[in-house]
Amino acid sequence: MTFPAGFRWGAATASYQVEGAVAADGRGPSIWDTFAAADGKVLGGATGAVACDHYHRYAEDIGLLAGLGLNAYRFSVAWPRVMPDGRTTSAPGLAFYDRLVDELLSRDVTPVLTLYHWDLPQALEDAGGWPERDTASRFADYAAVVHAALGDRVRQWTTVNEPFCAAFLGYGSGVHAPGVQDHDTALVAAHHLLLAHGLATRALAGPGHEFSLALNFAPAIPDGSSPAHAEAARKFDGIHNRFFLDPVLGRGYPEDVVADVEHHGGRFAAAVRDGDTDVIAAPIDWLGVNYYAPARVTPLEDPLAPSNCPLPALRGLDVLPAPPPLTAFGWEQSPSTLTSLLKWLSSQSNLPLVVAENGASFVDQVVDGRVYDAARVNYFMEHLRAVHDAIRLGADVRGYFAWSLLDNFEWAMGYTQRFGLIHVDFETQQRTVKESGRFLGRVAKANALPD
Ligand code: IFM
Repeated sequence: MTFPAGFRWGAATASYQVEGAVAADGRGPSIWDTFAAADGKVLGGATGAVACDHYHRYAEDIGLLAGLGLNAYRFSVAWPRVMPDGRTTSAPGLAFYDRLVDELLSRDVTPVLTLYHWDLPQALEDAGGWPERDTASRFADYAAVVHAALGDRVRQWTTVNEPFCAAFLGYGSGVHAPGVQDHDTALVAAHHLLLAHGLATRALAGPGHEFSLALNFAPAIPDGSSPAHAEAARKFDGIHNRFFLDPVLGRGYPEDVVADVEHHGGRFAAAVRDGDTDVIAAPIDWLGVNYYAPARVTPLEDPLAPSNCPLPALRGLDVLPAPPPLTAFGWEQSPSTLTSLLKWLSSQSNLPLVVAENGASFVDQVVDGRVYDAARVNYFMEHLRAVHDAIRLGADVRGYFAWSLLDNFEWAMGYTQRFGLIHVDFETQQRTVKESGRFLGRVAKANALPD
């Protein structure tokens, strides 16, 4: 396999999942600090208070990433570090990212900066959170502050990571922070997350700065060929994928999905004001594609029966247990779905694509100082082949980021799911590069063709 010249080979992390140091240098609390501190929200009562201590160990971690041969690092900035109350800039908080970016550049690693990966300042949640329109404006202000501080060195920007999860898991099913369970509220939150993306992109994108957002796609595979199966797949695909993609591509919200969600109290329609969809359609330079697994969907005989899918608009269908081979999380491994997803996205727009997250959790063990994670090596090999197939078939894919650089705090699952290229012993903070990290690095080095 050879990949195009200039291809970005990287690994990704997110601030709350790796940084720790939640009280250092004046950082304010985020919704995840609050959520994780509440009883029964995170497996084992785990929190991100220490996580991988990346705040203090970032130089070591970047050294390991560069040593593998990767040429890009996708990380996120913690809004409550830069603005402890969500509004007022903290120089010491911002200085951390200054150091991080300088460290990356000193090692010839391209920084790919995500502005929002779910750690909303608690003060802004107290003021209404994402269901409140003003949060989108606060985000635009925050984005401008980070851009002014780092824009001389950071060229690659992602506004929001996986607005689907931030909205529907945070405000719909409530399994993520802030733990609200209300479908109508989740839809409004989703709109404001997209609006935040658009406001920041419109204000900050310009020559020398590439803007993007990262969407998590779950292609819907109907478990049968009847019209009812096709309808179940349409519904799932609509709310999970097209509801976010279409407005970003300038098509507004898909009409079928708007019709599906209408019965949820109607607050979504009222939240979308004149001109909003133009803002959300602010031109981006590439689309971040986060891919893990498809969803196998089947219609319910009784459309009003309770569904196992706790999302708005998903009455009348069930998501079936995934067929093997599974990851430790129980997620299906389907590399060919990644090829078809990238091809489908290419048919939807001419935007360059970057696989901004792809990876798998497995049970890993350190034996004699090494981690032989053959299953993950195989996972990466097959998914890279899938990306390569898509490129061969005409998709304009410009990069691949493994999730994740480090084993880390996996949200509601605490520390039970290891996704890293690098094993982290959370007792000692000892790092051990896994075979999968070496494998990915070898592929990257073999393909390190300059632009
Ligand atoms: O850990 C998460 C990440 O924060 C967002 N995308 C999916 C990953 C694995 O669940």
